[in-house]
Amino acid sequence: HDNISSFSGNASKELKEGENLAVCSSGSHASLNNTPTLAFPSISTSDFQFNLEKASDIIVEVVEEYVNKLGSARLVLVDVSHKSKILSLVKTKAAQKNIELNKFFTFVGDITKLYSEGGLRCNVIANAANWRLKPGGGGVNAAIFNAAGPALEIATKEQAQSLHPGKAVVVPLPSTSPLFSREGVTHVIHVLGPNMNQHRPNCLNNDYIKGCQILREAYTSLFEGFASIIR
Ligand code: AR6
Repeated sequence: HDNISSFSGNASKELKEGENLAVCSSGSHASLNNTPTLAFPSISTSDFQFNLEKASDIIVEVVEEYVNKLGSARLVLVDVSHKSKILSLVKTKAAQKNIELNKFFTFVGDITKLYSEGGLRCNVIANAANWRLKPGGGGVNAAIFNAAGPALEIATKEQAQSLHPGKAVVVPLPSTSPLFSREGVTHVIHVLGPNMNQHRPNCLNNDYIKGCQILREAYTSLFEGFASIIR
């Protein structure tokens, strides 16, 4: 498992080298590829303007609670930039809690291209959604709906029409979606986080008591949804 520690927060090139190493040294390449893996963005910390310190505490807290419940499955926090503040905060706090790097790590990349561009296989990805579960609106929501094509919008409608803050909905992705065929993503889990942005619906007006509760509930719903898929 030494290979995996080199994955954390590193460029895709290093990840590929890590995987190659696994093939050569122990033949564990296949098992690594088949490991159920949830890639998720940091919910609410960009367009919804949630405080990064508070969000990073909550991510590490809920991840710590779930890593052992999930068996050999992996959780991966993803962001697009090497300069991502949330990734570095979470990485530092997870290391302080001695969370195993083969169960949870951070990764820099576009969540819609993790396999094709990053060499990281994730069978499930999470989306920081809006309450209407609609495409567009920017951020990771727009990226995921664009990459998945119309199949995701149709499949989403079959599961739910809207979402309450703190809740998640699991959507099986049709095999016709490019996200399925190209990236190996079989499910998208939409999550609605707490909103601190006055220009968006359900703004909490800086009420971080409620906000932290809702963010904790959002990650719990997300990891429960992932658990239900791999069970
Ligand atoms: N891959 C990985 N991470 C990404 C990507 C990507 N392609 N794009 C953005 N991120 P945000 P929120 C990161 O704003 O704050 C939408 O318009 C980003 O850097 O997408 O929960 C919805 O429709 C950040 O760390 O979600 C909602 O209305 C994280 O994803 C609203 O924004 C979340 O940023 C939700 O706002």
